[in-house]
Amino acid sequence: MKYKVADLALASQGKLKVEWAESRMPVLTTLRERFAKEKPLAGARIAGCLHVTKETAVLVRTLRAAGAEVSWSGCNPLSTQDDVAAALAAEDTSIYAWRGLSVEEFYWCIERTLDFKPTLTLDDGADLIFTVHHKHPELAAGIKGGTEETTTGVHRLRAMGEAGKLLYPVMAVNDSETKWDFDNVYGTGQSSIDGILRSTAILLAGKNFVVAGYGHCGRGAAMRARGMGALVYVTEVDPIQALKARLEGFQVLPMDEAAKVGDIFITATGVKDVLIGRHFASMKDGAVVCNTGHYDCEINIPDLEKLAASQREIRPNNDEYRMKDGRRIYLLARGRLVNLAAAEGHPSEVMDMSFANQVMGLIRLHREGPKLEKKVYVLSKEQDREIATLKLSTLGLLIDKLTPEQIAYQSDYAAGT
Ligand code: RBV
Repeated sequence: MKYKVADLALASQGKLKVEWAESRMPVLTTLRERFAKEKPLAGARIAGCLHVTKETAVLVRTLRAAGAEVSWSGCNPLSTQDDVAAALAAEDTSIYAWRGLSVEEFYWCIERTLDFKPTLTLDDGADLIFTVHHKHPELAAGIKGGTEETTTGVHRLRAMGEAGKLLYPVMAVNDSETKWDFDNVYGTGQSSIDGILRSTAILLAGKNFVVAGYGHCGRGAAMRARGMGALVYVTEVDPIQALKARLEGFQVLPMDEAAKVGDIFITATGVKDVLIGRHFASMKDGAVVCNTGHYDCEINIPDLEKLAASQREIRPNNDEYRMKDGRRIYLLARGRLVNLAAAEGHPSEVMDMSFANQVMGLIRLHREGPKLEKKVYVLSKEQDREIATLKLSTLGLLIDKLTPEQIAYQSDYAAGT
């Protein structure tokens, strides 16, 4: 069998979801029309490991239309949308994904996508490419390259590349401007608030909202929480990021202080142990904690469990921990990406550009992979501009053009006051 999903009967519901996403993803569908004729991925076998969402389904359809054979798994145990997985299986895509995977099942799914000996890998968080490197290095000789969707994955793959441990070249899709300046900021901002609201339904206005980490994702969450009337506090380890947050008008303070005042906490750092025992010990009754970073280690859940006298699920994706002193702390989505586990992930409009970068990155690797060095590459500036230009045109927006005189002026080192 080419697939394992929760329930194939959900396919018709999933198809509608995908159709809705598709209607909001004009860049990807424009590329699909072009590539359905040109077939730039003919002969490619792509193993993908990325959240199974309605947007991802549009990406999968695009890769297949461009001539690739595809086999897919999710990249997080709680983010698969079962109806979308069913819809993909029903259109004869090889897919192994369902919501609520155990860790063993998670890796079992990844292993199945390697059965057809891929020529390209696509990651979000690097679990697939790590599986190739650590468990199936023999497959690497047949793999021309891989792409990586997210910041955490890119950091790790860069470290691997610098240590000379990469077995094939990688494209850091995350680092395209049309990815991280949109997906990471506006996508994470909106979808994280969406996840918090779906799992709590609380009022944000007037709440103390603590954002740990002021990178692209933290900035998005801080901006949107402020827009809903929350008072936003930022914790940082980087002095430049901390200054940016302060001059944006947010309060900056260490987590030991923030822990005492926060009503809602969101971690967006990419490192572990951001919220630990001593923070839980000083939080207010009713504090809500969640994470929007890639892995579930930013909030130290074993520490929370140690302090708790009892635990129960009070709403979907919302677990109440009652402390021995009677205080209650609410953990959303078990500390996994709140935007994907408790909501639907980023809106289609931003994934449109992220996934256009994925497609272009894979085409480049399919063509040139064997000639590239075994290190992490970024997509070209021209590629980025092409995607932005396409997006603008689908939005019906026009921009100005520099005149030849203006271009000459920009580089005229004799000009002055
Ligand atoms: N992400 N995908 C979705 N709707 O398919 N939403 C978020 C979606 C990706 C996003 O690009 C980010 O880099 C990554 O998930 C974090 O795992």
